[in-house]
Amino acid sequence: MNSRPPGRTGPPSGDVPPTGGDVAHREDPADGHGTPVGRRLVLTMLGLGAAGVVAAPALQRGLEAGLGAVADKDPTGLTGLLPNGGGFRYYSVATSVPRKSAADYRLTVDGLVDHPATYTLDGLKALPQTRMVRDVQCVTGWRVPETPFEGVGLSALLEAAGVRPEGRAVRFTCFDGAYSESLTMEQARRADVLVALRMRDEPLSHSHGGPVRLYVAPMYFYKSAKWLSGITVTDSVRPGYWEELGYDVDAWVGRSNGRDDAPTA
Ligand SMILES: Nc1nc2c(c(=O)[nH]1)N[C@H]1C(S)=C(S)[C@@H](COP(=O)(O)O)O[C@H]1N2
Ligand SMILES: [Mo]
Repeated sequence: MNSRPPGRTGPPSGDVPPTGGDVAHREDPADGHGTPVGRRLVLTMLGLGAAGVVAAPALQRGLEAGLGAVADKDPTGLTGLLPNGGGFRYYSVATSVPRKSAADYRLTVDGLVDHPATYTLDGLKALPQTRMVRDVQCVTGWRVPETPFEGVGLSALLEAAGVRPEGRAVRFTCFDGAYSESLTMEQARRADVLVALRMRDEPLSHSHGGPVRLYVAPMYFYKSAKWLSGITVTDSVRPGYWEELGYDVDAWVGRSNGRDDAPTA
């Protein structure tokens, strides 16, 4: 399913069609425009190719109805251009992601809080919901206009948990067992940061991180951790998966990662 062999770090070659070269189901900093040189060096030194970075599981396990059948036969990722794809690319750094139903999904809130909590999907649905419509911007260049997201304000969950004075950051973990993200407490309390249950006015699909993902409207889409399972209040920022590999921790769209995209919020 990889469009190139593991271990390669150079730009895509002929195995990726020109029109789809940036549509492949991967997050590859070497392909990003304006990618800081430092990040390329880090990735090269780590010997990272497409190996751990390709979203093969999204393809293997099927995308949404209608898209899945085609996507299974399209390792180039050109399905990202189909109407059903809505311009989105599907990413996962994990090779396999379990599916969680409403019955077995859980979100834990813990760390430096007075009232640790575990939410079910129904529990989250019962809380006040916020709907926002903003552009989505990936750090590799693609942008999807005016995408509705809906869910519980992260600030409300933090409020309910009772953040202790020493809690200055939030770490997010995922039931894919691999991805993580982070925000400062100030960022996490913004009104445009959601624990999202819906995207494009539908329940979040598995490939988009369902049943629950983080949505950080003003930042590059890598901050919006899919398959969210843990919210842990920490004393300082713990860089997330991509941030350990060189992405900016403060990922404001247009003001980070050496990019000048129009802001999304
Ligand atoms: N758990 C998890 N969350 C993730 C990622 C991932 O690989 N795993 N990729 C990030 C990146 S780089 C992007 S661009 C978006 C892609 O979201 P989408 O698959 O819904 O388009 O998810 C972000 N959240
Ligand atoms: Mo991304």
